[in-house]
Amino acid sequence: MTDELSECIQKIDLKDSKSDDESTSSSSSSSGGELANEFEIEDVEALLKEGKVKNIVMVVGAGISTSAGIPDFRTPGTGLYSNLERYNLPYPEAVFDIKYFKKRPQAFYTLSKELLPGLYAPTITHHFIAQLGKLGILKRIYSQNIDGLERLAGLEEEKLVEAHGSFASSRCTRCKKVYPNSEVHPMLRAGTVMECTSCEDRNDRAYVKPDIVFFGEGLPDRFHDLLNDDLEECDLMIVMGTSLYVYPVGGIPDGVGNDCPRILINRELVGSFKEDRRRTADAFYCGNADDGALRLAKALGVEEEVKESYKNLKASIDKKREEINNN
Ligand code: CNA
Repeated sequence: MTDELSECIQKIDLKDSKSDDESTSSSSSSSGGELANEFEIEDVEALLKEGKVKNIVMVVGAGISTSAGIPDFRTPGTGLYSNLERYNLPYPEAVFDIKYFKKRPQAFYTLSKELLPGLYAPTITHHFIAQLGKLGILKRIYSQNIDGLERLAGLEEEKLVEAHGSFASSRCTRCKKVYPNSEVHPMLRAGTVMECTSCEDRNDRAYVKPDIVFFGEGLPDRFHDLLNDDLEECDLMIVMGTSLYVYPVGGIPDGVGNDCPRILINRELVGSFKEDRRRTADAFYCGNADDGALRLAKALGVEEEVKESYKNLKASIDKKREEINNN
């Protein structure tokens, strides 16, 4: 049995066990517990169709970019953590550990070749997110991704919190000198470690790192400045393509009120979606992010717009990549 299937079955077990609980309690037919059992993606579609949702907050992770060709961390077999032999790391997270980077930056530079923006086209899900922005019902998206695909799909910067930073700027980890992308990106693309040329102590090397948040570093101010108000206003939480394993982002879905509808669109059940029985309106769509995104896009009447913008941008990025490969 695949992990994916076993997780789906776990979901069914969870529902069954809830029903059992309720069948033993009296007058439970209209209890919040039972409502939670029955809340499904169809209910979320209905809320969207009826225009009852005005302030969506999203939490997304690497799983929304796998269909673009970028591996996630934890999917067994294809995830980066299953393919780390070539980086020669003591433990998988070391590749994003600031202490490790300062001593041995090569693993990160090797990995960057696979993550650096420019070679990949945004997915259906990214275009769905951009449409939510255009419709004016997206309050904010908290993305853990560093691939820049939300922006590339046309999402307004104001709607986006890149909680784990991005490749958009880079600096020396010691003296903080900023280096331009025109110098840093070719080095990342080649997997060649870039040393800082202005640190005074030339006997103790320091390296240039994109402004990606590593383990051991703080999240951007923008994250802390916006989160509480966003959660207060949120009337639908959409979580897609993430294991919710990395904190503090992994805890965001738990910050909304117990009666706020939440939907997880993922290949497996994760985080508090697995066990939080206080919640009356949790839905789980077990499957590919793009399929779930299209269902919600259809409910909003923008399915064709999403497909069309995906097709057009993908064609132009694929063409550009082909030109680069041929040169
Ligand atoms: P993760 O821990 O690898 O989890 C990914 C989740 O997505 C898993 O639960 C998968 O089952 C699920 N998944 C994978 N593919 C799909 C799909 N097509 N449809 C639906 N679900 C899918 O990744 P997280 O984002 O949760 O972990 C946070 C890390 C990953 C962040 O610090 C990122 O910087 C880092 N990361 C980012 C990228 C990127 O920018 N594209 C790539 C790899 C890792």
